[in-house]
Amino acid sequence: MTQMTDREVAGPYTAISEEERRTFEDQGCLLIPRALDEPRRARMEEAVDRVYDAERRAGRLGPNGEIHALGGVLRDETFLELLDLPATFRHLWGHLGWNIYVNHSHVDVNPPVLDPPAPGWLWHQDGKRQNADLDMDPRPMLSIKVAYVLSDLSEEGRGGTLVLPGAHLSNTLDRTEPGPGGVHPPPPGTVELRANPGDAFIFDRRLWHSRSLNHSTVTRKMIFLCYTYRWIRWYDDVAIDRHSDWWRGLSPLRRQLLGDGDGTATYFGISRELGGVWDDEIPLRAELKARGLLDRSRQFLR
Ligand SMILES: O=C(O)CCC(=O)C(=O)O
Ligand SMILES: [Fe+2]
Repeated sequence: MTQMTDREVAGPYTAISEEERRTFEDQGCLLIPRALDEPRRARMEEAVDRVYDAERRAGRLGPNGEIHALGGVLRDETFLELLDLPATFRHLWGHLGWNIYVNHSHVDVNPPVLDPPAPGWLWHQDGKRQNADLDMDPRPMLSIKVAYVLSDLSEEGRGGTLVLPGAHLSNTLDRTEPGPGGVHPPPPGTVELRANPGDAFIFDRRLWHSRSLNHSTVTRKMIFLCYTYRWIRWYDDVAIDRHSDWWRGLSPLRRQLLGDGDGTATYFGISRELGGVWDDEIPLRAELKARGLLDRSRQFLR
């Protein structure tokens, strides 16, 4: 997995470097070491443990005690810090622009697998019908997922995500022939994502990837946030009370990133009242504009 150069990041509005941009564009993924400092990582882990306990009490654990809780970022107040986290957020607007929100997120806890499921072919690109309805080659990126690693994934066999760096520009992936027991060997070029607690990685929706089984003794704990365009619908079934004090207490940027918008045209980036120009009141656009970070040479940052 390509590791970005370790550099001090002043804030969420530090533009990504050309090297960071090129690496992500070439590989379709990027490791961001130490995205969470230890106190924050520990608080995130505690929050994941709370979500896990709630799922257990509700009888929603999987066969190996795992959870895959959708609407993850709304499952605990602590996770809201991830929406615009300096170390990662600069990559999101840097590659997608300002008209974005988080339409899908999940909290995953994967204890050691004692009862392996039937083997199957789990390689995929994200986006479901986005991979069928768009008849073009390559298809557009449309979304980027950020994955925060809260447990120790520094060794193989701990359920690290399998990826094929560079394969995001391929619309198809050949299945490998199943071997003994029906297990498909990983496609050539597969890398198992290894990371330390507190690291994050980002990946292009089109990157071919697969879950893997946790054969270790270490429970895997992760949280994933998918950033996409505001004109793309929610994937998770979440209910937000937009009249609550809680909602009003969030920053305008965080509200945008949780899907806020006044009227329908705003999701397409424009202000109808002002005759269809780009809407300078969209919080992320306003923040970037105030800092001189809009860039006419990149369509998505115009
Ligand atoms: O759990 C994983 O390692 C990968 C899950 C996945 O496919 C995804 O988040 O898009
Ligand atoms: Fe996926």
